[in-house]
Amino acid sequence: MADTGSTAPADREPAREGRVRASAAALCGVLALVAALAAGHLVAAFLNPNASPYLAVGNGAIDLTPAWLKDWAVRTFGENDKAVLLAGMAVVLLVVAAVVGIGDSVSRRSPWPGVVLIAAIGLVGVAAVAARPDLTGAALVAPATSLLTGVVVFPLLCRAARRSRAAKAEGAPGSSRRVFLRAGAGVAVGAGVAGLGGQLLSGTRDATASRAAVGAVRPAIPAAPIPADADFAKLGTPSFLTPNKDFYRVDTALAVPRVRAEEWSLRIHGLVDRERRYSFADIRERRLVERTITMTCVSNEVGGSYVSTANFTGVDLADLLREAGVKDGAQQLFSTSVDGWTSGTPIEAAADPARGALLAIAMNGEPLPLEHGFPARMVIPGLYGYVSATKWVTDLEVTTWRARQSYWLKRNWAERAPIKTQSRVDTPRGFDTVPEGAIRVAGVAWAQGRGIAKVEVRLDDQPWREAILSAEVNVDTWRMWWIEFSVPSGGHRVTCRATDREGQTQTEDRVGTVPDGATGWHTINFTAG
Ligand SMILES: Nc1nc2c(c(=O)[nH]1)N[C@H]1C(S)=C(S)[C@@H](COP(=O)(O)O)O[C@H]1N2
Ligand SMILES: [Mo]
Repeated sequence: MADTGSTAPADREPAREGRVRASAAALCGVLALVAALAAGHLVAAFLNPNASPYLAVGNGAIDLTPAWLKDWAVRTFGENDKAVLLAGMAVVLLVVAAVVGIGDSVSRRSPWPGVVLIAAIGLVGVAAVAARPDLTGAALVAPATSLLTGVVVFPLLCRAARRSRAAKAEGAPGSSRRVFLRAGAGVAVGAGVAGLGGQLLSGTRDATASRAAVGAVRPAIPAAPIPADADFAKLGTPSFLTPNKDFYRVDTALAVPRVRAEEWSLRIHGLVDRERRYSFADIRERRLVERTITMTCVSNEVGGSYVSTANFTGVDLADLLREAGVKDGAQQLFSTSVDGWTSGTPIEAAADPARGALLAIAMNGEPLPLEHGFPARMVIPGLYGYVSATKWVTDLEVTTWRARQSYWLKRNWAERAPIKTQSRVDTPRGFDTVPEGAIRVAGVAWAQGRGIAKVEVRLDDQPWREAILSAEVNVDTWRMWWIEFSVPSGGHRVTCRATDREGQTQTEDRVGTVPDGATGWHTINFTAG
C-alpha cells in the first residue's frame, strides 16, 4: 500500500488507483534505463570514455564469452562483430527494462521490486568498470551515476504514470492527465542531451589531440624504398603497402583505448637486472628505425583478409631488453596493454637483434592510428599478432611460461605461433564471371622469416604452372604474383600454393585456425563466358 515516502495527499491518492497501462509501465523502465546509461556515458566522457558502463559491460561480456562463441562471431560478423554485440546488448537491455517496468506495475504493492532490479543492473555496470585494469577508482563515479539515475528516475516516472492514469480515471481535466507525458518527455530530452554530449566530448578530447601534436615521425634509419614492381595492383593484387585506413584490425577492445602520449609510459621488469621505465619522449628521442613488415592474424582463414603490410617506425625491442638486462632462466616476454589484454612472446624472438622486433610508434609515416595502438605497440616479424603485436602496450614483464599465461593462451590457442606459409587468389574473385579467352589470375603469398621462393597455380585439373613473382622487398613481407591462362567458357576452378625459400611447399591438408593458424590451399570458382 505504501508509496515512496511522499507526503502530499495528491501523490498518495492515485497510487491506490492500481495499474497503469502496460505500455506506459514498459516506457517507465525503458526511459529510466536510457537516462541512466546516458548519465553514466556523460560522466565517463570527463573521466575516461572506457568508464562508460555500457561499454564496460560489453567489454566484460567479450572477455567472458567462451572461445567457440567468439570464433563463431568473428567468422560470422567479421569486423562488424563489435557493432553486433553492442546492438544485441541494447535489445536485451531494452527488453529487460520494459519487463521490469511492467512487472513493477503488476506487483503494485510497492515500487521496490523494480528499483531493486534496476539497482542490480546498475551494479553489473559498476562491477564491469571495477574489473578493468586500465581504470582507477575515480572511474567508478560513471557507473555509480548510472545506478543512482536509474533508481531515482524509475520511481519518479512510475509515480507520474500512476497520477496521469488516476487523473484520467477520475475524469480530471487537462494538465493533471499529462503529468506522465511531461515527465517522460523531460527524461527523454535530458537523456538525449547527456548521451550526445558524452559522445561528442569523448570523441574529441584527449588522445586525438595528443596524436595530432606528435606530428610526422621521421626515422633516422628509413626502410628501403618500395620498388615499383613490388606489387601488381594493376593486375588485381593488393597494393604492397596497406594504407593505414585499410590495414586489418583485430582486438578485443570494444571502445578503442584512448591514451595520451604524454601520460603513457612503458615499464620493463621481472627477470631483469635493472627495472626500466620509458616515457613517450624517451622513445621518440632515440634513434628510430623503420621496417617494412607484413602482419598476419592467427584467425586468418585460408583466403582471408587478416594480413596487411606497413612501414613501422620505432626502436629495437632487443635494445630495450639489453638495457634492462635479461636474466638467465627468462623464457617469455609477457606484455600487457592499457586495457588489460596480454600477450606472451618467446624471449628469444623478442630479444634477438637479427629478427628486428620493434616497439613501434608510427605506421606509414604517421603516429599509430588510435585503433592500431597509439601511442606505442609491439611488432615482431614472423609471429602471429596474438603472440607478438600488443597494441597500447604499457608493461613488459620478463618471465617464465609457467608464471604467466596470456589472454589467448588461456583460451586454447598455442603458446608458440610462428606464421605459416600461405597464398591467396585475389583476382578473379570467387564466383566472378569473366570473358572467355586469356585471363589474368593474381594474388599474394607470404612466409615471413623465410621468404617466398615460388607460387604455383593450377587451373581445373591441369598441371601446376609457376606464376611470375613481384620484386622481393624483404623476407618478412608478402610477395605478389600473377599468371595468365586461356579459359574456354564454362565453370572453372583455380588453386594456388606457395613454396618458401627453405623448400617447403604449403600443405594441402586443411586445418582450422585454432590453435596455431590455418593450413590448406586457396581455391576459388569462377565462370568464363
Ligand atoms: N591490446 C591488444 N593488442 C592486440 C590485440 C588485442 O586484442 N588487444 N590483438 C592482437 C592480434 S590477435 C592481432 S592479429 C594484432 C592485430 O593488429 P592490428 O589490429 O593493428 O592489425 O594485434 C594484436 N594486439
Ligand atoms: Mo590475431
